This record gives sequence, structure tokens and C-alpha cells, in this order.
Amino acid sequence: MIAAHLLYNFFSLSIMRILLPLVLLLSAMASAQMAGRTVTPPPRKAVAKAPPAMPHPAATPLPHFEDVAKQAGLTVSHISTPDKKYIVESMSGGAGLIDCDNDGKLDIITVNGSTIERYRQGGDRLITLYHQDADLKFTDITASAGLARKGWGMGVAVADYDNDGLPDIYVTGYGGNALYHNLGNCKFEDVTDKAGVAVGGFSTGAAWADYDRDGRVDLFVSRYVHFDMNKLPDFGSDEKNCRFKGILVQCGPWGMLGESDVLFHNRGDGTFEEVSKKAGVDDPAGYYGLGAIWGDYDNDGWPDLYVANDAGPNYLYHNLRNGTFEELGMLSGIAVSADGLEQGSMGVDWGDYLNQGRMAMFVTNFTEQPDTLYRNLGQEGFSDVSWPSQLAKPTYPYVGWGTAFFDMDNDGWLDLFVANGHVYPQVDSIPGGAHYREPIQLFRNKRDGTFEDVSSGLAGLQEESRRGAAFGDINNDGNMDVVLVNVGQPPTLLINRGGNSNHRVVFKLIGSKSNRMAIGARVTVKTEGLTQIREVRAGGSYISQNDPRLHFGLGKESRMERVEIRWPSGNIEVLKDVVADLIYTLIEGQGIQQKAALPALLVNTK
Ligand SMILES: [Ca+2]
Ligand SMILES: [Ca+2]
Ligand SMILES: [Ca+2]
Ligand SMILES: [Ca+2]
Repeated sequence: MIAAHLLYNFFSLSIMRILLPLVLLLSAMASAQMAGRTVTPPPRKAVAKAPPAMPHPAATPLPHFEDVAKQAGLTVSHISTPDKKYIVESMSGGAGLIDCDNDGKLDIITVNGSTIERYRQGGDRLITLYHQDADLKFTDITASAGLARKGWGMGVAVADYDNDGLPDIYVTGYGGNALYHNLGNCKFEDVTDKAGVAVGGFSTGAAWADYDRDGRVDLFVSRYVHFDMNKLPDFGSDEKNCRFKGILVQCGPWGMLGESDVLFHNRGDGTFEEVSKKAGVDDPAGYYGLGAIWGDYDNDGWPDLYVANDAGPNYLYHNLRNGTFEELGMLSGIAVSADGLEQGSMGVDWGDYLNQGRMAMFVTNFTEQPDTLYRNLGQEGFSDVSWPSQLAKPTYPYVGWGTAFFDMDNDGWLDLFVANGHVYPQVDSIPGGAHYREPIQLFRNKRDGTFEDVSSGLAGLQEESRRGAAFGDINNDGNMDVVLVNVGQPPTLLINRGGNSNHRVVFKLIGSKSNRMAIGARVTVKTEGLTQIREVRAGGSYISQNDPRLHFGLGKESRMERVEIRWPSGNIEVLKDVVADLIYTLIEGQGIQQKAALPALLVNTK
């Protein structure tokens, strides 16, 4: 069995090595013909030029993350059977951050999951919403908030789709999605049917962006496999598709039909038009879609879309600025690994970890596959730098899900977080093998293109099979925190206790000509010797929603020389000599509207 597997891998690898250049050439020729112009395939560079080495100062201590979920009141368990006999039981759920009443404190959404039996009886409430009453004290307000729709929740994304200043909630699920319109004070109205965004099938990722820049956010939904509740595949039945290392497991996704993806254009009257096919993002190949995220990888001001596909090549949809997209995943070197292997991809994030002004892509993958870091080489496409960045080896054993580039120690360099957890509980019976519950991983940016595994700092945390992870400053102290969904368990809330004396700043952006939540806005912060970029996003990580405010670590700099806001409308505003250690609220065209102080820094005694 193992020998045959190795042989199979060997063959597919050899075939890929022969076929990949041919495929690249043919697709380049095909698009050249179609477009009636010459397309030059990106040159294959052996090794990308390394950025200048800037050793990490030993003086920056690692932050301490403390799980405060229980005392904070996050006690509702995610719903899942212990044995997970079907693939639909392994993919939920996402986590989300939303300030549902605009009181300046983030509230928390966790997606609930379900079971076959419960789903057949109507399912479970899709999400739980916790309101942050006081600092890190939360109350479950799901029922009073009107978030009543039942089904089988998977992921979540937040955006103000009607530009009324109140963030709305979109939830993906198996059998139907939900759109909750925010009425104020964290009361919601279910507008799914009126808006026409129920979708159906097996939806997973959701991500909002104003792809046509008309001032209204549009919605992309990725879908996974075709799963028929009335024709359940027998657990362990098929020798090829329902086995893992010789043991019986749930069937799929291999051997299952994939479902198409969906793009909705926001009409501006509370309804949406499905434009997936017209826009060229409908996934006719039926790959198994999971994490989805928008980001402007080519710096042209138009949001592009990346979709992680399980057990298949990932998509990079380049925005052609006319309502359509071209899929450039293979041609840009960002669809598969450097050696041409398709990965089981789950979670995604864009981030400029080199501070070079270009968004790189990080993708979390299945077990015995490294998580992949794709460096953005600009005109030359992307380069898989997972091995040289030292991320491949530590991430190889685990099944990765929720993830983000985030500056955990406020030194101005983006670090990486990976939530892990196996899909099959049955792996615990394999002697010496992987476990169902897996550790969280943390990687510190060493500023030279490599990352240091500092996961040992989280060693005291309970291991779980984790899925969604949402990142943001949940207690408004200037340090990035994380909320995580644990399969079949209550969530984890990791508060970053900092311990550094680094400066930082947070920006909340409000669009006027642009969409109100400023989704797609890019902020560039320049301090002495460092230029950092961030973008406002709605949907990312593993089917989760981060804090829409933008957080920057500033190291020893107490002022920013220059802050540039590129609004989704194209308007550019520049602020000069801006003081750090504040939360700024900026309105498009009106500059700084509000400032709230972050806590005083620790005095550095060194
Ligand atoms: Ca709204
Ligand atoms: Ca739009
Ligand atoms: Ca773009
Ligand atoms: Ca914090």
C-alpha cells in the first residue's frame, strides 16, 4: 500500500516535471491567441535575490499569549460528532471580528457547525455572536440579535453591503448561506432571500470587495464538494478515497464532484446579481474551494482574488478592471508548489513580510505538505520560498487552517500564525503517527526573508483540532490578539500580553465615495528606514473575518513620517508627521475624525 503510494507519487512527480513546462507554454500560447497579443511566460528564476539582512534585535521579547476564552465568557461549544464519518463534519468553522454597535470594542462571531442527525431535524443556528460589554467581558447575544437562521454553518465574512455605517454579517454553510443586515445596536434582520445570496450546495469561503469600484462591496463565495445528504457515502467504503495510511476514514474530497464558485455583484438596492460566469471566476473545473481572499497583488488599485482549493491547484484571478478576471495561478507560479505538486490548501493571507511594497501569499495545507509562502516578485510572478524561508519543515507534519501575517511584537515586521488540526479523529489510532489535536504554530520574522519557529512559547496551550482564526486588537491595547474555533469545543481567545516597549498604531477607515467600511483601502506607513503596507479586507484566513482596522507595529519610532491612504475609490490622502500609540478614525476626504489613546508603553529597562 505504502510502496504503491510512493510509486504513484514518483510517477505523478515525474509526469508533472515533464508536463508542467508544456502546460505553461501551451496556456501561454492559448491566451496569446485569445487576446491577440504576445504573452511572455514569466522567466523561471533559480533563486530570487535575497533582501538585505537585518538581524532581529535580541532585545525584543516574544509576546506571551494567554487563553482567556472561559473567563471572557466565550463558552458555546462548536457542534460536531466525535467520529466525523462524513466530510461535511470536518470543514466548519470560521471565526469573526465585528464591532456590531460601533462602540469601539470588537465583538466576536463563532460559527457553530452541526451533525447529520441534527441537520436532518433542521440544523443548528449558524453562528454565535458575543458582545463585548466591558474589556474582555462578553455576553452571548445570538438570540436577542435575531441571528436565528438554522442550517450547518461553515464560514463568516463581515461587510457593510448597504453603506449605512453598520457592519453586516454573511455566513456560509452547507445547504444554504445567510446574510444578516445590521439594524443598529447589534440587532439584525435576515435578508438572505431578499438579497438573493443563499447559494446552496456546500459553501465555505466568503470574501467581500468592490471589484468594479462602484462604491458598493461585492461578494465572492467559494464552494467545496457536492455532498448529498440523502446518499451518504459509507464510512471507509472505498479503498482509494476513504482510507488514510491504511485506516478507514470519511470519504473525500478525492473522488467527489467539486462545486462551482459564485460571485455576486451588489446592485445597490439590497439585491445582488450573480455574475460568476460573466466575470470568469465560476470555477468550471469544479475544484474544491476553501479559503478565499481579495488583495491587490499587482499594486494597480484594483482588488484581485485568490482562492485556495483542496487537493488541486489554487486560483489567482487578476482583475482586468472591466468587470472580468483572468486566472493566472499557474502562469504566475502561485497555484502549486515549486515542484509542481497540487496541495490540499485551506487558509490564506496576503502580506508584505519583506516590507518591499508587494503582497506575498501564505497558504496553509494538508498533512505531509509544507504550508506555502509565495514571494511576490512583481513582473516575474511568484516564487515558492517555503523551504528557504524555513517555514516548510516545521509546517510539513500538520494540517493547517486559520492563518495570518500579523505583527505580534510590534517591531514593524509581519510574523506568521498557523492554527492546525487533523481532519480524521481516527488518526489517533495510528501508532507514532499524527494526532487529531495539533499545536498552534508561531513564526517570527527574522527580517532577512526567513522565519524562526517560536511555537514553543505556546506550548502550554491545550491542543485542539482547530479551524478558523480571526486576528485583531480585541482589547484595544495595541497588541494583536487571536480568536480560534476548535472543532467540537468552545473557542480559544488568545490575548497578546505584549511585553515589548515598541510603538504601534491602529487605523479605522470610513469610506465616503468608497464603500463605507473602506474594504480594499491600502495604508502605507513610512517611518525612518521602514515602509509598511496593509489593506482592509473582509474574509480571509480559513473562512474567517479579521478586525477591519489596520494595525502597524512601529518599533522604536514614536512618530510616522508619512501615512498614505489609498481609498478604494482611487482617492489618495497623505498625512505627515503622525504621532504613534493612538487608534485613529479617518473619514475619506475629511482626514482624522477621532483619536483614542492606546495604553502607555512599558519602560524599556535594557
Ligand atoms: Ca449595513
Ligand atoms: Ca461593486
Ligand atoms: Ca490588482
Ligand atoms: Ca490586544
